[in-house]
Amino acid sequence: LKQKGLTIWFTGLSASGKSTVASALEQHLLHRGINAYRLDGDNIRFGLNKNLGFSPEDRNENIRRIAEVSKLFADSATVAITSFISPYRIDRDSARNLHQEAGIPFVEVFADVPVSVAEQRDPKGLYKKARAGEIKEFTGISAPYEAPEHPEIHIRTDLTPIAKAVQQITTYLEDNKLI
Ligand code: GGZ
Repeated sequence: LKQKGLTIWFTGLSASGKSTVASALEQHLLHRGINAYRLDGDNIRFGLNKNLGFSPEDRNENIRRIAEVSKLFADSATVAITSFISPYRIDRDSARNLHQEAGIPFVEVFADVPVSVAEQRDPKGLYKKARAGEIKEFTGISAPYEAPEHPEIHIRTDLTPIAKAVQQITTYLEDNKLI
């Protein structure tokens, strides 16, 4: 088998555009004949992790399980692409260490937008609800987001067209012989 697996770990606020870029990246890789699979809220938080909420403990467990699953996908020679807020640095670092110990590459992608931009987008009205106190512990409003200090890839998603963002990631992967 020619293909090697790895995990591409997106992190960023709700409405940061991480899932949009992650989807476009998945499509791009599939078109190139590279097996890729995306893990996101739709296939994880409604299934494997449906017993978890948004307390710091539950987010920690959410990210721990996602890291384990993405490691298994990557170990099966797939490009695992995860798209979760993953707001705590310690949880992202644990995910990275889990991969490192297994010798599986881990690429952290920071989908960076100011909270003000994410709040203006507010595609699901969640920021509005958070401001009104109807959603507690909402990331960026009433719960922390710890920005990565040394992500492999840093994208200002509000200033970068989607195709450019995909290109930035694939160039990194090619330069590092990961694809
Ligand atoms: C943050 C929340 C919350 C709270 C519900 N805080 O824009 P969305 O809707 O589709 O993405 C958000 C998603 C975050 O789930 P994650 O599994 O990515 O979070 S974490 O990595 O922190 O475990 C948002 C919705 O769930 N959502 N309540 N309180 N986002």
